[in-house]
Amino acid sequence: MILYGLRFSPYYERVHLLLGLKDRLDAVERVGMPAGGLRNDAYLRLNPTGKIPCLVLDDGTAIPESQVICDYLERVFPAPSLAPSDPAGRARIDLQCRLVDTALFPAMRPLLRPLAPDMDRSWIDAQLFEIIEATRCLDAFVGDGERESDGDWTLADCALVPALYYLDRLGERHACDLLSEAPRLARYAAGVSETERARESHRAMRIAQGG
Ligand SMILES: N[C@@H](CCC(=O)N[C@@H](CS)C(=O)NCC(=O)O)C(=O)O
Repeated sequence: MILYGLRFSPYYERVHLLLGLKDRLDAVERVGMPAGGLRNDAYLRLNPTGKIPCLVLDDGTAIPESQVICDYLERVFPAPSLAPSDPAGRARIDLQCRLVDTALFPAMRPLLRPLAPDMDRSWIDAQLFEIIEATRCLDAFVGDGERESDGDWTLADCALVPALYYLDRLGERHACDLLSEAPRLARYAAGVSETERARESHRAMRIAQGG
């Protein structure tokens, strides 16, 4: 199997984290960005979304979309399991992943693009408000936010840890507490960021972003 992407991407990092948790980083050849870039014809033929990450199976089948890749790898490498077997527990994990994808990342995206130096502050504040809304919503599904030191990692952690990296960067850049309405998510963020795995992930993301 081949995996396209680099660790600056929170979507790629989600897959990288999952492979690390399963001790299967060597099971995929990590090839970085596609030759010629994301809009290159050959890459677009392989993966019409033109995005990273993309997993390519040995028979040439391309699987884009980080959560679909993670679900695929969870089935191919079932141990250790990163999802509870009870349906309600699994739904809670799936909800966190889905809200990261459908609410949190879309809310963060406008502020992650380069901003004009004279960008209107009220526009920035409106974007920050959208992010706070997304974290408030996620907050309802992270339980009490407590987590054991380095145990019980799930598919939701794989989605949340890279998202927290960018949440931190945006909070720093705009001098704003983006978890102000999400006390349980804030507790989760504080706990998970104490783990060596999350620290390594955030370090690698920072380096891949250029320091
Ligand atoms: N929903 C996709 C999003 C992937 C995505 O947006 N990746 C970014 C890198 S962080 C990308 O490839 N952007 C290139 C583009 O949009 O042209 C997933 O979960 O994999």
